[in-house]
Amino acid sequence: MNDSLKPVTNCPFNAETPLPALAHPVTPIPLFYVRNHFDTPQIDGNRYQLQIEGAVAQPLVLTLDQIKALPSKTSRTVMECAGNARIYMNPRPPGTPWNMGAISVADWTGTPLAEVLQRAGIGNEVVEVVFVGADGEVVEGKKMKYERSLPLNIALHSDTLLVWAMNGEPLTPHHGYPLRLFVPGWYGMAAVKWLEQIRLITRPFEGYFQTYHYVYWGDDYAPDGEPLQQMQVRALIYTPVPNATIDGPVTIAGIVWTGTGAVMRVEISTEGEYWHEADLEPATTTYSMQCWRYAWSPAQPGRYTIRARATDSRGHTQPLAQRSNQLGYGNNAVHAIQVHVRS
Ligand SMILES: Nc1nc2c(c(=O)[nH]1)N[C@H]1C(S)=C(S)[C@@H](COP(=O)(O)O)O[C@H]1N2
Ligand SMILES: [Mo]
Repeated sequence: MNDSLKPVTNCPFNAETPLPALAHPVTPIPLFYVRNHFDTPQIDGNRYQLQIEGAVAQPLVLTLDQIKALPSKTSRTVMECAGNARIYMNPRPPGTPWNMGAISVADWTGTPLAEVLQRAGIGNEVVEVVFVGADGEVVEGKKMKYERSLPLNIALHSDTLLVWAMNGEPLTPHHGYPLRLFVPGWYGMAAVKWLEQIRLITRPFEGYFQTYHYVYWGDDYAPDGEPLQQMQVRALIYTPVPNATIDGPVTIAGIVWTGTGAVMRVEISTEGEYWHEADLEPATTTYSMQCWRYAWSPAQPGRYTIRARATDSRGHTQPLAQRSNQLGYGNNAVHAIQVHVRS
């Protein structure tokens, strides 16, 4: 059932987590979704160096061991790709055709980015921090790399990490070995992999993956597109699986998370617009990833649609259908599955 990643594209490699794997407290790394814009670079960790440059008092070059020797912490958090569930948007946007599985959970271990930035000395005029990945493609003789920025306050937040381990193991090549960024609560695009350079800048960054990709563009790409940041509230059902055949009472279960605030409730519908509150496990971390369950005794045999919808502390409830945006980001429409009840 939890057998393997589901490939979405081969070159570059993109693959989804099978939803039943979300029953694990952390997603086993071989089942953790992979989202790559370019081919996976192979980096020798023994020769690896991270450069910290730009508007700093003292540029730094750090080896992996030097970074690991700094204070570190671990947080258990969901990471979801902003394009998850894109294929369910209407009209269907371009881009990698993600079903529901561009989401996983890990224990992220790393050094708070602030530890490193403070050692370099942050210039007075710094507004953003740019993160440059080693991956890229040569376009017209120039290497275009995966680069993204964060506002300085987010970069300095004590939970923003330079990560070297997922689930207690060194990163694998697909997940950014030897070092990646992690910004809890944000969509996955912020978590730059194969980090080779950090640059402190005094004006907003205008890179391709910052100002064109990962923006909620409305009609005609009107200039008021909002850049993507925090994940929206969302519940997923991991059991039963779609099209399952059910005999008698079952437990419907899944996970729920939100990028900011707290999850307030999860409701289940098995018949039209009747919504019943599910049991929600208490939140253990700030970046809540909680399990929920609902005991269901179907009244009679037949085909049913099971839906789960969540509400967060900001009063956001998942919509039944999500409005499309040009590049198909942030689809948090309620998860619906069909099942067949036999007896
Ligand atoms: N260098 C680099 N970092 C990257 C990406 C990338 O293509 N290159 N993809 C981003 C996106 S869109 C997501 S959703 C996450 C996925 O991380 P994962 O492959 O470990 O699941 O990595 C982010 N970091
Ligand atoms: Mo993503």
